[in-house]
Amino acid sequence: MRHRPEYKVVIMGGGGVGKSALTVRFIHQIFVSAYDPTIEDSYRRNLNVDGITVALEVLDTAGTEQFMSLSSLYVRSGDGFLLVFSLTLLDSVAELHTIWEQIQRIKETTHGTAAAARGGGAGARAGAMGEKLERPRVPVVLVGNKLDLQHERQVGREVAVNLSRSWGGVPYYETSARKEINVAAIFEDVVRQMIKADAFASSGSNSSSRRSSRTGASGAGGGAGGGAGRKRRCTLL
Ligand SMILES: Nc1nc2c(ncn2[C@@H]2O[C@H](COP(=O)(O)OP(=O)(O)OP(=O)(O)O)[C@@H](O)[C@H]2O)c(=O)[nH]1
Ligand SMILES: [Mg+2]
Repeated sequence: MRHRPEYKVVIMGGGGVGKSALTVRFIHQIFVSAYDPTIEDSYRRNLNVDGITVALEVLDTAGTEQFMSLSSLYVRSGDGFLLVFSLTLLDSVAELHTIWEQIQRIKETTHGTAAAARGGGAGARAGAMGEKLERPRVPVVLVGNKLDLQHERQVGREVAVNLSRSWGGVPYYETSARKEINVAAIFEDVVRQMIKADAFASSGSNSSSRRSSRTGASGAGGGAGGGAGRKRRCTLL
């Protein structure tokens, strides 16, 4: 199967839920116990999923409110999304609603309908054969992190499962960056979804389904990185 040379996964969610800890665990296989609020960090690594090796760009974003204005840029630039909340903080679940709505609003026009508009894709062929047209969902994984802090848990599994159902059944994982539980699994899941969505989008056209322009979030936060302890870097592996 032909697939894109690189996919971009954007990690979003409230402040302190563990987005960076999950990212660094995935990229460097270590746990960062210190809390150093992120502005924007970008990482690259290859990942083999079901025999297909893809290059991944992982964009770790800021959860703190003051940088949330960048989130629409992140949504535009991402091929797939990890939406992270903390199992120890009920409010962090509610913080995902706005991000989810933003993904729907922005990707509704640039993702699903773009594939449908090409008209010759797998969905269109299925339609011609009398089957139900199935527009690919934007690749999203819902992540409840800090599973190891069982005694501090505030969010029941059923709350998250209900949320994932209300989002049309997006996959839900409970993770621990500290204990390395399900960290690889969330990245593998979103990569699987991205490969599938890409195959759907490109199946009807000879030209590549790659976007001709990718609105990079990099640079958008250029002036924002002045605070002590904040960082902005790109790690090339
Ligand atoms: N016990 C435990 N602590 C975690 C886990 N994941 C993250 N933490 C801790 O929670 C704090 C915040 O983690 P970060 O990864 O920096 O949170 P973040 O979502 O990147 O926060 P922002 O960059 O501000 O948006 C840090 O002290 C981490 O060590 C986990 O799975 N278990
Ligand atoms: Mg962070």
